[in-house]
Amino acid sequence: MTPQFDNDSRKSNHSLRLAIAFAVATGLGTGILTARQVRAATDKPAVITIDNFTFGPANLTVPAGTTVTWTNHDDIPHSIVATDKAFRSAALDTNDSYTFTFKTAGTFAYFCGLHPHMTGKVIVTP
Ligand SMILES: [Cu+2]
Repeated sequence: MTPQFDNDSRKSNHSLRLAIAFAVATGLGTGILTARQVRAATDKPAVITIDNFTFGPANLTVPAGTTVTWTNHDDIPHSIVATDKAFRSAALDTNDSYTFTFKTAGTFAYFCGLHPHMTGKVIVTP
């Protein structure tokens, strides 16, 4: 007959192993998936491309909680500055990205801090 002590010990060891396996699996998954793959998996691409002095799309509509990624494909730096100062990127060199998570609904106008005539809007729905 197995003493109760051994049963308890085995059970908690098993739980611990599961917890470690889970942590390793989720950690690995996060590390392996690129941002592009994550967006594809959620089927809600929230990407704004900067090209030829233009934000594309200029108006992007997303549900609240969405993380929007701007990527500069121009060969000169650009930045993203919210008109209401809610967010502001550093100057993005070619192929650099900036992300911001829109937690609340509303219309968020922004412009390029280096070329203020470049403007765009993120419309966040509840
Ligand atoms: Cu610019």
